[in-house]
Amino acid sequence: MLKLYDYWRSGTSHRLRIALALKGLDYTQESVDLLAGAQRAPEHMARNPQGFVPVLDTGEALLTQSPAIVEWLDETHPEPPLLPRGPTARAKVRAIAWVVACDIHPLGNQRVLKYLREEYGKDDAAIAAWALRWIGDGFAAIERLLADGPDGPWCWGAAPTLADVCVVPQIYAAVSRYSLDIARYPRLAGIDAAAAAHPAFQAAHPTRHPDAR
Ligand SMILES: N[C@@H](CCC(=O)N[C@@H](CS)C(=O)NCC(=O)O)C(=O)O
Repeated sequence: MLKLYDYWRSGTSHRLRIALALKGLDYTQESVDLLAGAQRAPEHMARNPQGFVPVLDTGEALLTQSPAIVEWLDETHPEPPLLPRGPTARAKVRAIAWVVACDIHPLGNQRVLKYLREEYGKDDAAIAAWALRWIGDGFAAIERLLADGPDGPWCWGAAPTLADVCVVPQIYAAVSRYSLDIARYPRLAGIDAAAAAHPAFQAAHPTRHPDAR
């Protein structure tokens, strides 16, 4: 049985829950309380030397880095596929996912915001402006990437892919933490609406997590 170590409000954990739900996989779950610093406790550092969630225990290995775990899930459980056929389409889908995973999320992570607050004395308004700056750049670029790809309702056509697995949690974070008006990004708003109506995305939502508060 797969075991997921996660935190309810973690966007990278949210990605994993979506992928697991899309694949229809059963798993057990253990929360790592990021607010209490449990990610730096020795037992979690032994799972992930970076002290991050998510971690997926496959029974044979402890997997870290959410995009790598999603690709492992896709390789070990190919249906439904999370990447399209063909190397060019696959690269395009990964590119959308990486805008989130490499260029937006790391700059808005809580540890980065905490550092800005504690080391540089930034207040809530400055922190929000920082986060929204990088979210805005990334979302504007994703809108253009989506315009060059197939029609929706998802990032790449008629079914969710790795790109949606990364994009939807980032939209949730932007709207719930910073009140971003997602209507400014019409394709992203459409993807958000598709996710809101999809059972796997509903099941994976942070508000459905056992620790949601
Ligand atoms: N690139 C990593 C990032 C993981 C990450 O930043 N996780 C956050 C939660 S979204 C975390 O565990 N933060 C704990 C901390 O910063 O102390 C991934 O995709 O798995």
